[in-house]
Amino acid sequence: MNLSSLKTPLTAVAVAAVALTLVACGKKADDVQVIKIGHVGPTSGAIAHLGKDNENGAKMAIEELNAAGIKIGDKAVKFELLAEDDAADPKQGTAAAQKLVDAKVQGVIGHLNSGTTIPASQLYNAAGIPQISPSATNPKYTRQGYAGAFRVVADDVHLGGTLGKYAVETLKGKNIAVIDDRTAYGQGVAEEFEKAVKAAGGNLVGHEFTTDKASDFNAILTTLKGKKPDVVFFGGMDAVAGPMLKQMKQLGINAKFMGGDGICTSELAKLAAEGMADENVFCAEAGGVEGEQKAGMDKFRADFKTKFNADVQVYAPYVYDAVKVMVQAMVTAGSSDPAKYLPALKAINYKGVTGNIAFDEKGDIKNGALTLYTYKGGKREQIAVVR
Ligand code: ABU
Repeated sequence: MNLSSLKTPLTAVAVAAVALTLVACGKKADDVQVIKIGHVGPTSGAIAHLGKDNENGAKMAIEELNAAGIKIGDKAVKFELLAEDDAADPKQGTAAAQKLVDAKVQGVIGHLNSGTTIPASQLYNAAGIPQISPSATNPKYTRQGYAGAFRVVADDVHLGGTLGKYAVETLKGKNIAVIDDRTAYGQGVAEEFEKAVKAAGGNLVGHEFTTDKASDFNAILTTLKGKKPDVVFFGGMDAVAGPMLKQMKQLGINAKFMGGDGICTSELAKLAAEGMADENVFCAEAGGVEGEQKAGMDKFRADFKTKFNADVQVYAPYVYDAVKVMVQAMVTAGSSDPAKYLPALKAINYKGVTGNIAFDEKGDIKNGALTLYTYKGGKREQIAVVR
């Protein structure tokens, strides 16, 4: 059975039509094997809106899978989502990971942040639990030699590299400034951005630092203002970028503002409010679809909005696909035992709403895409999908 065919919305009738090996109806409760899948993201704190977006992507996938009455081997199964909050904090991230290890989950989707995903991955690896991050982009995550670490998005080398080249060659930045929040993600993507700016012959005029908790940027912005930047790149998340944009406007800094996937959210326009001018902010999501695949993504976004009364922020569709990919591997292997389904996960070739998912030898997505966006009228507007 190929789970790619199970698209939202799933009615019981549609499921029955496609799922020939399914149908758990009539089974006694004790005939049904419960498979625990963990999800971790920051559902509290400054980027709770992103953590909830991810968690909702997981819920949507699990509900569909349960409605389909999947069988693994010859057993009817029910998926149980164990959702944990790590508040984007590395210590809480490892505590959440330990909780899932102790609960003997058969797989984990998460975490959202690189700064939590990387330390948590050590625990999952030691416990032999496969992990798919839907959004952590720091390259280190899949370069630790862990057999069970996967990600379904492009990494910061790709993100920072593409944005750095874009700043010089397309935005024609002459004086490019950088700020990063010193997290595993913010620092890493800013370094990759700088490398690409230099490689494209661009001029870097300054690099300032903040944190992922800061809300007052007057000192660093005043320092950068003196260097007359025409492009400011920020390595960090939307909760910090929004107030930073407001303060740039108050200080009269008219530079274009760029960032990676951490700022590339639906929420950024609200957080920046009057600090965001049309076509002045540029960012990239670490994935993307084009051509005939767009219809599936558009339908996912519409179904998500109907179900949760909220727009997709960034990574809910990637979480949704990550859950389906993990379960597809279990179905293919005929087992939810991590050691037994891991080879099938490594060899997966899955057509999801975010595009085709297959992994390279490190666990990174093969042929990962990026989508460049700007904002117009308070809404993200796609510029291009690049590979
Ligand atoms: N990739 C941006 C947000 C998550 C992270 O890598 O920290």
